[in-house]
Amino acid sequence: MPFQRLDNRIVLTHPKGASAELLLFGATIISWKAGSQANPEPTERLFLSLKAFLDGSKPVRGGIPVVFPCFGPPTHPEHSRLAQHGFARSETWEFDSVVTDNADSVSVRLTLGPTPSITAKYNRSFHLAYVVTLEEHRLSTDLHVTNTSTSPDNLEFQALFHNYILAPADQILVRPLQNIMYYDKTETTEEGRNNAKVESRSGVDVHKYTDSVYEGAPQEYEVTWSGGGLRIRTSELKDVVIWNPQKKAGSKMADMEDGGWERFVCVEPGYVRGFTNVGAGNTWVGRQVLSVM
Ligand code: TA6
Repeated sequence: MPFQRLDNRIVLTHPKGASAELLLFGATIISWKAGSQANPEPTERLFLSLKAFLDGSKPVRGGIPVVFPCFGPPTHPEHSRLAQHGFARSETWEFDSVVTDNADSVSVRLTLGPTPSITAKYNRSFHLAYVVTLEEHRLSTDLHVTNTSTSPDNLEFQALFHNYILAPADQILVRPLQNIMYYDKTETTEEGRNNAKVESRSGVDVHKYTDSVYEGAPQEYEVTWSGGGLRIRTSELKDVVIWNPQKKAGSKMADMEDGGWERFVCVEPGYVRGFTNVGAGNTWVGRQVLSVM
């Protein structure tokens, strides 16, 4: 299974043609090409804005950014000096190792520790490892969060995989989210944004500007559209965010190509309502498996 280490990125390829490309910057997967059982020809599965910055000057607009230790604007006292979505997507990770490399899959491991730029704004002891596994029809991402503190205090954090799924936004449906509680971040008042709603739709669409945080979501959901779909299975990630800015919000984003919002839906498994935690010397692992349907 070929593995290529280029200057600032890693390229994985599968004997049957699937591939994945990661930047060391943010450990951001910027491309995943895979076929399905029915249509074996590998095609791109992730959206990447034509105006995305890939030079490390700002988080990538597309692919799979890694969100840690906070989701959205920081709310935890330890995160108060961090930018929205934390630092993991904005730091350059280190290539650590090839974890597996056989006829069926290849896994690579990237790591991130307290760099000077991180410790200037976040003074907790931690170690992150990110394991990305490419198989013929699947891509897995595992985030390992280790509390390396020598004192007994827990490490509290949020984590999320910010998946930009390439799909015709006017056709997609995400299910099953019916009867799941969610928070609508498009509401114009804080009261509205903090008001829990219950999803009534059997399939969630993004025909309008959508920014919904579902709490206590199933650990498996499907994103489908005519002629395609992805299945997402997760562990330790109890919540999921569905986001599409549509023109209303997308047109205000400098790194969002014009009309880009028509070509993706963000389906983002995470632990983002409240904080999870890991005791000193222990490791938390949040995982997703993306499968082409
Ligand atoms: O995951 C949805 C969201 O939190 C939206 O509110 C929007 O801010 C999006 O993330 C993109 O955030 P970014 O910081 O990458 O512009």
